Amino acid sequence: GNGHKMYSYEMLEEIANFLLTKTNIRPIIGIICGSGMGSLADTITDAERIPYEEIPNFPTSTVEGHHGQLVFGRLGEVPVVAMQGRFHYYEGYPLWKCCLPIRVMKLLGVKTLMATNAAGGLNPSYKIGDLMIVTDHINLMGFAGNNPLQGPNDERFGPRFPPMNKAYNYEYRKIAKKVAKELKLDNIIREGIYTCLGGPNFETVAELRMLKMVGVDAVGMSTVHEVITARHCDMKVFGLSLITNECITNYEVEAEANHEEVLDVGKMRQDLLREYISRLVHEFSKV
Ligand code: 6GU
Repeated sequence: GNGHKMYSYEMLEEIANFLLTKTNIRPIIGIICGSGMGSLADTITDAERIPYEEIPNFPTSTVEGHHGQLVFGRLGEVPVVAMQGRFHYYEGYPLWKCCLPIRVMKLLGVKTLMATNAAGGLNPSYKIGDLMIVTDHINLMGFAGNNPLQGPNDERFGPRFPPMNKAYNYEYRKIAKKVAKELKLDNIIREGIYTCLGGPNFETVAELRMLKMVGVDAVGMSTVHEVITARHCDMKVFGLSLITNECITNYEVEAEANHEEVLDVGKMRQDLLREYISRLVHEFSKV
């Protein structure tokens, strides 16, 4: 393919340096707001918002439910940057371009990536509105030979062959469970395996049955490649899926998956998510 005309380290540095001239915030945690979860960034104080269109060489996002801006500011005392709107493979970007903001975050000094997403619940015990702490992922697009790290490797970001067995930070997952207990979220908090499909269509019944068989708990269209890019450059990662719909694995069901439902559940959980993420940011900044 022709998807490997990746941005050089220097070009990404240029983007990071541009952003550093626009704000005095020096973020240590980067947050990606999932579909319908953009309001997560509204609790950021001293907020400075930079639309993607105003950032030289930055992609621009097109999907409903995604504003398309970086929000610099603080959650509590902690300096953060949030992406309101991420870049999806189905928009037509190569994977490395979907993940460009992760490397920009790295160059801004971000140490920790918190990637949130809306996902379909495949595990039959999951209910709409549940929160799934991501324990691990299956890089299905990688199985098919597509990976954000393809092409020349720049050692300044990380090694050619990065390990991926500790992708989702164990300490963070422990903290996330503890905080969930404290917030009395026991009944909606889950832990499981996420996988990303390219989209934009939702899955067939046969596809979902296959994914269930291989141990997938939640299905989405993001996160996996971002996490790979973040781990490659040695950022610590936390992943959280909001279960916005039940995956339909039976031909008798009338219902169909749809994007409106995904956005509605985001709205329904927005206050809770804000509180949970703020608390996690506080706790993560201490370890
Ligand atoms: Cl059912 N599938 C995928 N791929 N992404 C989703 C989803 C389902 N529900 C929300 N996002």
